[in-house]
Amino acid sequence: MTTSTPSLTFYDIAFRPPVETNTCAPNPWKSRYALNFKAIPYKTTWVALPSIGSVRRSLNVPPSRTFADGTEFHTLPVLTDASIPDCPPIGDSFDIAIHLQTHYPDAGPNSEDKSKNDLFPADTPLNYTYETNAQFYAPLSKRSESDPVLAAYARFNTHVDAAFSTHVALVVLGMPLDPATAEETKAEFLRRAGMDDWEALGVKGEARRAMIESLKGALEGLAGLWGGSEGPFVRGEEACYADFVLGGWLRMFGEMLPRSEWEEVAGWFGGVFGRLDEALRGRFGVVV
Ligand SMILES: N[C@@H](CCC(=O)N[C@@H](CS)C(=O)NCC(=O)O)C(=O)O
Repeated sequence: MTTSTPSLTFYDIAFRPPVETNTCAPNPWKSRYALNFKAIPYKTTWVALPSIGSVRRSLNVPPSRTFADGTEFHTLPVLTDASIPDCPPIGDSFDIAIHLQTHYPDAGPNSEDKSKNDLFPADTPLNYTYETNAQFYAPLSKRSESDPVLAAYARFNTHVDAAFSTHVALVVLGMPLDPATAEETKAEFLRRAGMDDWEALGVKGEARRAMIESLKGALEGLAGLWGGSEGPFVRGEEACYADFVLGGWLRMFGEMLPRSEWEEVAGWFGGVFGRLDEALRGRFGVVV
């Protein structure tokens, strides 16, 4: 048997060991689902949360975000692809999906009908909006703006990010931090929030119940889109990048919410979110 080293390297966040089981950051999951959909061999480099900046700088990838005070905010995922000549490292989940579709258009789960291997089918229903004044969700790269189909997916991605980010206080205390770097990570998250008590980042009691109901309201429009097909994906049997955008966040909430609350979310609106999460885990969820 011959083995060769994959020419794609995927940089993902290392949570508590075993990292393969506990990986749960939403933006990396969007990309991992897309990589697994394309079924292109890749390997993962696991990066501790406090090391993301130094790893990104070592790859010469500019920061994808800025903090409110204007300082650099370095993030994952990053993908390098040595099989494409002169391809610079790609440091944004949406750009990674565009890269995969551009350079591997025929790769994917459908060997007979390659048209079904498109991450960005033009007729996917993407009319979902969630408006917030919050500034803390991640802006996407601007590469998609000249193509109306990509622009529609990017817009969808931004609104889904906004909906979940607004409710992230529900999950912050459930983050499976690596004990080796947990104290450093907590200090950094508290610095960003301008707070000094880790427990106070979470939300409890009646305020928590209200936030869960608010999340349900925020996700109703998504349930409408996914409920419009036979499922489990937004287009029915064939997955596309919209499934991976929503699926990335479901992955995070599925891992970080207390079990009973996740079961509640998974059962909302006839179980659309639970069905999607389960299908993604089963079909595109392998961690290599
Ligand atoms: N627009 C970027 C945002 C990436 C992003 O926000 N990544 C988060 C994980 S989901 C991160 O790396 N956070 C590092 C940190 O909080 O220190 C993308 O889509 O790739």
